[in-house]
Amino acid sequence: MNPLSDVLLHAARSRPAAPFLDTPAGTTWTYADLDAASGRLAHALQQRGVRGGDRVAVQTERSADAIALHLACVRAGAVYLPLNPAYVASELDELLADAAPALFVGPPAGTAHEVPSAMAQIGLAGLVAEAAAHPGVFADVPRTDDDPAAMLYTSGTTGRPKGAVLSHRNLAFSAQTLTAAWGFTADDVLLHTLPLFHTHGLFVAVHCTLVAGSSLILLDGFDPGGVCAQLPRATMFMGVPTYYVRLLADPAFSAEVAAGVRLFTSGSAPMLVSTHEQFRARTGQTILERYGMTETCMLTSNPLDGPRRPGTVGPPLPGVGVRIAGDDVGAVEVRGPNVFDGYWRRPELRESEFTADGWFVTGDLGRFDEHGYLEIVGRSKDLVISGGLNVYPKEVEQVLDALPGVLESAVVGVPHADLGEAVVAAVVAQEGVQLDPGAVRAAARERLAGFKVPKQVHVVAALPRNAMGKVEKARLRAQLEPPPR
Ligand code: MLC
Ligand code: AMP
Repeated sequence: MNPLSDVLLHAARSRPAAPFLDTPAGTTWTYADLDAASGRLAHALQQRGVRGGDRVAVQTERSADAIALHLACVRAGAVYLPLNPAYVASELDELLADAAPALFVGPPAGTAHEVPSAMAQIGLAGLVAEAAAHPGVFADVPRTDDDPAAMLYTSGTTGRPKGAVLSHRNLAFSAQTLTAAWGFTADDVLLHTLPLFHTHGLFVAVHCTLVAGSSLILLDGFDPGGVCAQLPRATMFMGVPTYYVRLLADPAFSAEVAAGVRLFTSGSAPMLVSTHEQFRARTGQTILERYGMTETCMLTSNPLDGPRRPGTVGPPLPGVGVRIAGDDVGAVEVRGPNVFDGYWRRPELRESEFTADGWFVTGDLGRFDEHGYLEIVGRSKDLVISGGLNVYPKEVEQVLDALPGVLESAVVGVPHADLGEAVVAAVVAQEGVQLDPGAVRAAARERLAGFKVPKQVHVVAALPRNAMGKVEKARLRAQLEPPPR
């Protein structure tokens, strides 16, 4: 038994000739192709020494092979660790040092990261070439429900990355629950434009497709023109709110283009009620908003049938426990088969991030409305969500504080029409130093992936502090103008 593989490849084995994926560039895979490609890659991983429980770090381009490699890792009993290709070398080094993978697959074509020479490494194309020598049939390495299947890094409020370890149970349960909740069938066609290295694009979009035996149209990434061109072939679309804001800004996005889509979903960041309304006015359809986290997979969802309420993320999914600490608004705490068990090599965080009775503290603040739908009203964690990507201010502040001439800094998120929130920094110069905001941004860009770099840097005389000396971020946020779009 390999619980996640059994769930993800079940439909493939019952309908091997069914279409799995196509791309505008002409790649076409059936489910039999996926099964065989993942089997060959699983052999190749083993030949490279990967054993049950080993981490396999993967930083690749988007492709059918990348999805097959994810399945291959699961089938070989390894822990799949996808990494954002946008990471700069120092970010990548830190994560690889922490994860200690048995193999690094990457970097993607066109990037020139050096990985530590002691680390076993091969590009995806090289691994696929090695795999060609192996049979497509592979006997999955047995795993239990509790064994880790994947690990995703989140940065956290200390600025130090932490690997959320997801078990076979977490991912299998979540995929099956969502597939049922959203009524996925073998006839569905999902237009896929989300990154493949996050929960949303991989564990929601790809896993649901696999469980149902639906098919994917895999685009190179999100752009409104590409979406409008392909949407008439699709029945499902998933996005972060920024995708919908950008689609609505494109006059080509019309009710006709959207007419064949039975379900649009949104998550990873709050969607403004006005975006919901504009979408409904433009297409006649109502976006289904749901809520989840890397550590917990999906938690709540507006219903497929029944009222979808803008400004809420719906009731808890079946089998998922969601409670509010407090009488009305309070900390959102969760538990269930979808909730991870802890961070990689950080047992101390079990104490701080779980309650004494075992519920995970999400860091979100919420309340249940009179219909039992959850409203996310804020966050207790210091986190900015920009275009659906998490940026922890502490990590950016540490980089800014280390720059020559910077005395101190504070980073906040400010409302942004396109990204939802934009990362903005206030920096205080050391005495006698003239800081140039452009130069500060450029220096930060060398040390941080682009999405974390402040869209604006304000040089200020001092940071607002309370009587205890703590920087008052709410006051600072109010002082900093939203950047232009
Ligand atoms: C890219 N850039 C961003 C950015 N994305 N800046 C701020 N916020 C972002 N989200 C920067 C790049 O570094 C680059 O700067 C410049 O913008 C242009 O890059 P690009 O690649 O052309 O950007 P674009 O294609 O416009 O990307 C924007 C986006 C993308 C919104 C399409 O970020 C995206 O696909 N977001 C989705 C993220 C996602 O899947 N989240 C799910 C997490 S899972 P420079 O300096 O490099 O030139 C999760 C759990 C859950 O949260 O519940 O789902
Ligand atoms: P991540 O750590 O990238 O998985 O991000 C998880 C966080 O995204 C959650 O803790 C929430 O703060 C936020 N989030 C996800 N979906 C929603 C949503 N629909 N509405 C509001 N916030 C969301």
